[in-house]
Amino acid sequence: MTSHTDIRARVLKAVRDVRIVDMHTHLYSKGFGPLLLRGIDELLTYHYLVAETVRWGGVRADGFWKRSKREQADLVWQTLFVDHSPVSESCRGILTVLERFGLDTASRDLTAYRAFFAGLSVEEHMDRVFELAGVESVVMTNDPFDDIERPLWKDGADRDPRFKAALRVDAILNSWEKTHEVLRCWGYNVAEYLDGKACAEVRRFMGEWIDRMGALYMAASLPPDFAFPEESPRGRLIADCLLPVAEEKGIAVALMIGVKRQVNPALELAGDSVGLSDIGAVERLCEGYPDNKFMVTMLARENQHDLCVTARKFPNLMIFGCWWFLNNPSMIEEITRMRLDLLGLSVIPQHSDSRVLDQLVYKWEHSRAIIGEVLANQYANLAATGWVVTDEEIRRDVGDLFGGNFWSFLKK
Ligand code: HDL
Ligand code: ZN
Repeated sequence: MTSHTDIRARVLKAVRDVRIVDMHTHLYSKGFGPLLLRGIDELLTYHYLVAETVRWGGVRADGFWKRSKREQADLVWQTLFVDHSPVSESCRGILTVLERFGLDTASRDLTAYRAFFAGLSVEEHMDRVFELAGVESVVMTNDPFDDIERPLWKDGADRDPRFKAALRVDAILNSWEKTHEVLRCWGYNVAEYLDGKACAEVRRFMGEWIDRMGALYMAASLPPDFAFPEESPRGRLIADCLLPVAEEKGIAVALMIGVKRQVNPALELAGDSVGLSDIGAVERLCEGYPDNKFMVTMLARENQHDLCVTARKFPNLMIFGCWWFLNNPSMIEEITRMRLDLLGLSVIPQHSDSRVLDQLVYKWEHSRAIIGEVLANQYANLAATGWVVTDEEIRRDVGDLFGGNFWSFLKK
């Protein structure tokens, strides 16, 4: 009988060794210039840490933003690492990055850390992060409505093969009352009223950008009150533009549901929160559009079980990631175990959502550790029945979870 310890060691090794496809990030390759964030000051001013710093009251949000990036980083470091122990996931993540780069976290020498990162060229930095993180490729979040990013595509941004593209369409689905004017300025014959001609023009816009980017999927975040079908611009744009174009192009649609934007605008990017969503919208999308491929993640912990059950009902639904406020040890463990119990291995357990290059190192180190333990426990339970699983089968299954299922689902 294979011992629990033996199985656990074999599974943890496979999870440690697998090279990962990170299917949702906010990272950019070198060709995107200022959009590529890297190094200790960007790590310290990640919006998760801004929220945690402002909580201590040493500075108000408006005062925080008035400071330079370096001064912001100094304040975060002092507040969350010196005045208080850095036990939150976002803080611990920075220490994991420093340690994996071989730096001495016991020194608490921020000046030395800054000197280290300043000495890394973009190319060397990127290569070392991908190696340390064990990441094979990442999918970016590409927004044609971003005034910095858009011209870079028009000029043919250099393409690092490790960076795949995804077309982000929040501006169309969630802000049509403004976005239709932008599209009109760009030469698309649209008006706020979505008649057949306007929808055709939106489809043309989506198709052109999918082709320009080589987008693997189209993505949108959606509020907790997202409903479908719905007599609204968003309902019409999804039914008559997003889904037909995705089907025609043979690409998936990624829906990230449950974000309540700007509950505290003073926190800016850190000001978004979470709300309970209606899984019925997901059911009706999957049932009504069997030829579309839906990748869905939801932000509320309370939506995780009904999302798992819904995935059991629809083969055109692939659930993914422990998103944002769920991307921490306690939630990853709970959600991953629920998913493996209910869905077996037909899930994408995690994405990193990294915004800063170095975050790949900690987000994946932390997730591998937890997902590995949950997975090991599942195999140990199999072994207890006398089931024998080979190392090759473990590697196959782990490969599916950390990239294989993503590619297979896109090719369905
Ligand atoms: O909408 C999204 O893609 C979210 O991931 C937001 O970008 C959010 O700010 C974030 O970075 N979460 O991790
Ligand atoms: Zn994201």
